Amino acid sequence: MWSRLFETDPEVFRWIYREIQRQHETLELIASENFASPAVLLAMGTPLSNKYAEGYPHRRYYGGCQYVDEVEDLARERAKQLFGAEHANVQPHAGTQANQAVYAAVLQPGDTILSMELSHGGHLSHGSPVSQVGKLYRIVYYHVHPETEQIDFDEVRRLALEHRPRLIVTGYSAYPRTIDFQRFREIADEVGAYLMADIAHIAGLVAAGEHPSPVGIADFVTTTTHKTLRGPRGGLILTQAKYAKKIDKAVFPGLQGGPLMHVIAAKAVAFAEALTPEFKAYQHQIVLNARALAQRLQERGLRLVAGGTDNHLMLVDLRPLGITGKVAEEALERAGITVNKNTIPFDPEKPTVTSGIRIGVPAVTTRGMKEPEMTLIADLITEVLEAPDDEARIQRVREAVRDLTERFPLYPDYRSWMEAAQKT
Ligand code: DSN
Repeated sequence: MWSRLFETDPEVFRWIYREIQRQHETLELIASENFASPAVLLAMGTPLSNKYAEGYPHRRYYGGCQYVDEVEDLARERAKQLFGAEHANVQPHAGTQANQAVYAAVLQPGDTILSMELSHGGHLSHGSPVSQVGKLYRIVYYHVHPETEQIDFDEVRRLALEHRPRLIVTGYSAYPRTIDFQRFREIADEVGAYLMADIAHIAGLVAAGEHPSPVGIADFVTTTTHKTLRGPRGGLILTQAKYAKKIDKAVFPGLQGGPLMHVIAAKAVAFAEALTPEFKAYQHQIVLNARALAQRLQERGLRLVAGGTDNHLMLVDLRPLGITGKVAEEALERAGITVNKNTIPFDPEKPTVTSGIRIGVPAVTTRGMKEPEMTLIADLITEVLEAPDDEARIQRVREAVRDLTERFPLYPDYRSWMEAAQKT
């Protein structure tokens, strides 16, 4: 597909091919990553990238937008159909911009946001002091309960009554259990707050009915399009018709200039894919795979935060093994298994070290792996974590990973791409 690019810039494309090779030969278990389809990738590599289209379909600030208008209309309509939403804005460049647009639409600087603390599963854009969000707004954090390690709704309600936030944020980056959006709605209504659900991680599960949907419950639903949803890297906002104008103005001209029309085309392609029965089956398999992986890790003696998983990810507490997330991430990477170190609730370590790792199955499920492979992967992970300094063992696991990835090719054309790359 990309072999002609070698002729124009072999230096850059050498590294692109190395990255494709890395993705093919390793087990991708970063919970927020996935492999977009060739159709999604192709749409991103089109001359739509050339077009300026500030504004919205049929109301642009540039001429020549008649065809990109159609593309954006398709993306918006498909997103609305997929999630059952009244309005969709497909222009946010990423999830953080989608969240910032919601804040800009309904908050004034200094207003209070009630959100989950980052180290308990939240996201930087939910109010971390190192993000602009934390600098612009007053942030109050809720947490998971120390015993159940699940959302502490008593604390959420107590903090909401005490601080009277203008906006409550739900939806997380590292939370393995089902979210009760209705419970959040009740608390938001009690204090007159807006409710925003950031479903970046679980959007594919929500679209396929594998996780309850916040659409129609939360005032604003934000997501990225590249995680479980398996589209191009980007953002999306869903809302009711009554907030459509406010949200659209907050995205453009409030936060962004020209939309990335090639990415919006790829979003449209991905939304159509997500409307198929195959995608629904894929999301169901994600849940089965996560459950199988979690069960085997627990059988092998590992402790999972919140006792397991209901979705696509799990958090391993490494403290009983006496190693940190940093050590675990590095050892697993040497074995060809990619995860990320992650804080666990009440983590005594710094975010650059951590006491946990986050493991997600969307990407390996895209490759076609099922429960038997999950059991094998859990065994391989455990072997590395039990002896992260044993290089001979790590190399044995590396070989097993290579065998497994060879059996589940990442892209059908992978071999011919690699042959083309060898010629450079
Ligand atoms: N929150 C990051 C993740 O889940 O990996 C992405 O922003």
